[in-house]
Amino acid sequence: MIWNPDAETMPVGQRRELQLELLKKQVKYVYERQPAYRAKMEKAGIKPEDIKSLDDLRLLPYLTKADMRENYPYGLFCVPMKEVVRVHSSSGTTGKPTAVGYTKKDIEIWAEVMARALACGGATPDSIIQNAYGYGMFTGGLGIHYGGERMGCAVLPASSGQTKRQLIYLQDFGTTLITCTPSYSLHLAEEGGAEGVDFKKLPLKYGVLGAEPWSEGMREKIEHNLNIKATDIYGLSEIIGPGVANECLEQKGLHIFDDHFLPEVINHETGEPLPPGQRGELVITTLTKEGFPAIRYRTGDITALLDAPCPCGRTHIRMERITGRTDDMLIIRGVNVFPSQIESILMDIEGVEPHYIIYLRRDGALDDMEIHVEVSEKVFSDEVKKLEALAAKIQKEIQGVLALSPRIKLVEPKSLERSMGKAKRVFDERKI
Ligand code: DLL
Repeated sequence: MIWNPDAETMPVGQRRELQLELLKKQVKYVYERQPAYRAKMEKAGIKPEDIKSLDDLRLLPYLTKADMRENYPYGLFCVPMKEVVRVHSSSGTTGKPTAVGYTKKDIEIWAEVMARALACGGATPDSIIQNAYGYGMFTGGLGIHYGGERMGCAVLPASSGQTKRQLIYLQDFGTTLITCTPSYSLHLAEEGGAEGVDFKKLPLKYGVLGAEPWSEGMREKIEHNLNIKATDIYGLSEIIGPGVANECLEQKGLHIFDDHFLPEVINHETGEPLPPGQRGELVITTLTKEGFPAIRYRTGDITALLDAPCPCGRTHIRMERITGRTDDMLIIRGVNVFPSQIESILMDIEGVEPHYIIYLRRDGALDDMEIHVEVSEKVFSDEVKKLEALAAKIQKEIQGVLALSPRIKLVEPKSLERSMGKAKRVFDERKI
């Protein structure tokens, strides 16, 4: 189902008019209430009245993670704390977290876009949603929770981890849709399998999975192992949390709810705007936020916009799955590599399990890459010769695509650490 047909199937021209009207308002609002961003606008010589068309968006300065750190924790909020009803925090891996604040209206909008996202992924008011994203400062838990309730679904606030419990809910509580990270869904399938759970017999039909990059090959394994249809959900705390975009059941790119979040894709080095189809850094402007609006926030996420109409009837612009972050590109012996490229190669090789870790070290002056790859039980019990042949095959495939020859270590099934939330797959131990 389409949750909000008026908004989601609005003719593109009409939506552009709406976007312009909202953009003008949002820029004026931020100029008046966010001193740090006003200072940037003044420095660039831009006034809110200068925004006369959607193309004028590019006159505006960017907002970055560094701005968030400098104004930590609440310096970018546009309302007094008495109007803030919720604070979340980003899952930053280094340094201090960043804080984001929501007014009552922001929470309403979040529930609305999350309801749209869940509907994209197969939810209806009859759904029983097992929400295995972490509840807490992370936006995944509460964001999805409110969207499910808004739609009238039954939401199980299972939160992350406690895999044995999750399996009990899946079997006894009638879960029809699960939400968690793609890596955790595989872990559930694996643990379930070990305990004799037959996913084909469960009422589970859909997975709305995201918060970390995953490949098409990973999707195939997830859909097969859990016997579900899996869609990709995208979002980030700085913009609202989950619910910025979601794939529909066509599975051909994620619809960005662009009556609330205006996307651009830019060349991340030059800042030049890129047309649909070209890959670059996603930049998002919120159009309706009150607590912490963001004008031209540089997400660091790499994608391309897709402007062809979608057979599902939604007219929101789409983006391709996120293939990495500008800051997770690895430079190995001068070759630019995204971990997602390695994942795609691995997932196409028979006998390889969807669990791997990339280690980077320095060997004298040279970079050294070693990939630990889990293989299936059947492969692992094969004779050494066969294992060696498989490792050589993986190395050759990677060499063919990336012109790099990493060492491949095949490891036992279930030996790599499983994550309950976002998986960490790269350990860069080079001290450069
Ligand atoms: O991860 C929000 C979220 C929760 C999204 C639940 C989806 C489901 P943060 O912790 O602020 O928020 O992390 C945001 O995670 O900039 C991306 O780099 C990455 N990310 C999120 N969704 C996807 C996805 C939540 N579908 C950061 N594919 C973002 C790839 C994703 N990366």
